[in-house]
Amino acid sequence: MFKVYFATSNKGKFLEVKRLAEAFSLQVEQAPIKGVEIQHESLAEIASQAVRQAYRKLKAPVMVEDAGLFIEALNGFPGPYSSYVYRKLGVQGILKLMEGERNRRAWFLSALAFKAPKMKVKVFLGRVDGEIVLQARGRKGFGFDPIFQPEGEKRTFAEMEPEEKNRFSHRGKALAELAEWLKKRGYI
Ligand code: ITT
Repeated sequence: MFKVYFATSNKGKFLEVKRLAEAFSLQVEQAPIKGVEIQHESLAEIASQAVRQAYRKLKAPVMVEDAGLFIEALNGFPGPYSSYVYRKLGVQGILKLMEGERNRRAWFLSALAFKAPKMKVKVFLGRVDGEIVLQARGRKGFGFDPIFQPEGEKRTFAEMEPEEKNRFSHRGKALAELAEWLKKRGYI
């Protein structure tokens, strides 16, 4: 099986990716070595810089993901600052910011950057649209999962099993794109 390191400190992300990757004949190993993350409005740029740093250390196929929750009524906030906002305000903080707001539209974006020997960094994007619910529901998943309900669903991500979430999540889509690309090039 083709082995790729996943440089992340987020266990939730790692478990989702590992589970899904197996279905694509990809063996994923966590490398908790993410360097300094740059501040940038573009998730793709953040992930690209981070994967370059990780590759310099590992010298082996590696991926880094940068993801975020974008809320329309808040002009895309917290977006690239999702990790920081989650730590400082949490799920309840976002619900508070959204109090009385009728436009609940939101989306998750994932930028998955991959680097292997003798190739340039490649970035794969994934997006899932949905809404911010009125009250947190569910205990599965991580981060903002309890307040995000994907379009056409009656459950939040935190009320779904990881397999279900992976089927249409931003991360699942980006990883599927990477797997297709690896397949075309004969890696897997
Ligand atoms: P690494 O950078 O070490 O991978 P991180 O948690 O800092 O871990 P990000 O910079 O990509 O990861 O931050 C994204 C934040 O957005 C994350 O901490 C969550 O709060 C939120 N987030 C991203 N994807 C999510 C998902 O699928 N479900 C719920 N929240 C998510």
